[in-house]
Amino acid sequence: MKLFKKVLVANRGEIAVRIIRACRELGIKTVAIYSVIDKDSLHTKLADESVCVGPASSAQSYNNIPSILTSAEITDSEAIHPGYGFLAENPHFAEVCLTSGITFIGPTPDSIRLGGDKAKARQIMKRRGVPIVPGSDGPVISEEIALKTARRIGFPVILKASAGGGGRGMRIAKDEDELNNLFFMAQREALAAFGNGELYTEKYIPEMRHIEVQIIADTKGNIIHLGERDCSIQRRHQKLVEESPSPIATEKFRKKIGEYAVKVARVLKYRNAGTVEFIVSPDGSIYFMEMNTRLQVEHPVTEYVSGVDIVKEQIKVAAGFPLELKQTKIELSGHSIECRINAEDPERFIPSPGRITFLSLPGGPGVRVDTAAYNGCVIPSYYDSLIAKLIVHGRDRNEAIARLRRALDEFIIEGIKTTIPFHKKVINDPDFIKGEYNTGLTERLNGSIEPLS
Ligand code: MV4
Repeated sequence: MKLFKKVLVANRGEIAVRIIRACRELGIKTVAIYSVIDKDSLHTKLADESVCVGPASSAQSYNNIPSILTSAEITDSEAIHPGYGFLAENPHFAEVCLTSGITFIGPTPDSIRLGGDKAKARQIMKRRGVPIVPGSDGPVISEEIALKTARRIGFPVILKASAGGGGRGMRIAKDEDELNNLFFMAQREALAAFGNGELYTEKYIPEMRHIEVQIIADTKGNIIHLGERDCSIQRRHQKLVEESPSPIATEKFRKKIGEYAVKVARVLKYRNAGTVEFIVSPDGSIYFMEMNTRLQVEHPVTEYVSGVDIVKEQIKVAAGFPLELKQTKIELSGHSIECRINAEDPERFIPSPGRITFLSLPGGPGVRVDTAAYNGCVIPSYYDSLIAKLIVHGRDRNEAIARLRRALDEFIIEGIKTTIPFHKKVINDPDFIKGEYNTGLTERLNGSIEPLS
């Protein structure tokens, strides 16, 4: 078996840079793709070769399948790494890579499809004995069925889009009247957002924690997990802060949630790096929520506590190598926290693109910054506003928080607004410091109740 000689990185920004770094360490040549306005972006400069795939708009560049496949062919790339977002969870793209003889560094098209069908995934997991939040058995095809389900499980209930994930199009109904009104609204929204109006319902769990487990699976059926991440600090369903371990996790909890995650991956015949998301209720009950079939933004906190380079492992299993890592040999140590730094106004989270006129990154012990930003670079308005991830590690949570506070103070970004001031508020919040937070923290800090969606 041989590793790829050349990989095309079908992404931009910090994750493209992260993937190029992993390839370099593995001795793999890289091809960057870029849109016209990304000619001077860091990923374009760092790769061994680069190909312009289209104009600024993502539809015509980073989501332009024919252009990307042609780029892979003319550069003799053996594999494509999709990163996250863009084409990472597009089963059609994974399929055409396969038929073009190019390895898609990710799961099979079928796994992606199943990961994208939240109602079906829930139904499958229920049958296989993985706990799910009480709710509908598969999709709710009509308002009557939604009402019947809600009467059975009790209000409040939450309506979610089968094709959703990330929370878009979710609606909470506290009684029958609300459910009547919200059903059609949610259906219409889901149809507009995902081209699929299918919904399912769950019992609404107030003050839940969003806890997810990183897994890696090879093509031989070996599956390991690398512990959990707590992602309960979100705003409009965008994660803002992630940490590992979760402040509420005991050894026993980790073993249990880890076993559930591995089981989910086994049931789906999953291969590649992936994440299984769970809802954890205030009483500590664990429920399967959904599976993300991609490398995630927050993977570095797991890398810090596990010492495993997830991107390198992902590339190796995609090339057909068996996992060398064994579950019993995985040792998780210390504590890691990530802050997502977005080019956004820190109060209202409105995008703030433009030129970075001065940039100085934090460093020192236990500090990692994943970014494609450099002094004088321009943050375009066309793409995601994530411009840097600040990740820290400490022997324990207190040391991690102290390092985070120091690193946030060292971080200088001039010319655009960023969410750094928001993060300074989070890490000085008494409940965050105690580890006693849930999905309500952001609303409290920014003084307003966010409408769902
Ligand atoms: C929920 C929930 C309460 N009960 N599911 C799922 C996707 C995520 N982005 C939001 N999700 C939620 N699912 C049940 N059954 C509450 C939320 C939720 C939430 C979750 C994590 C972080 C912030 C949140 C804000 C509002 C709602």
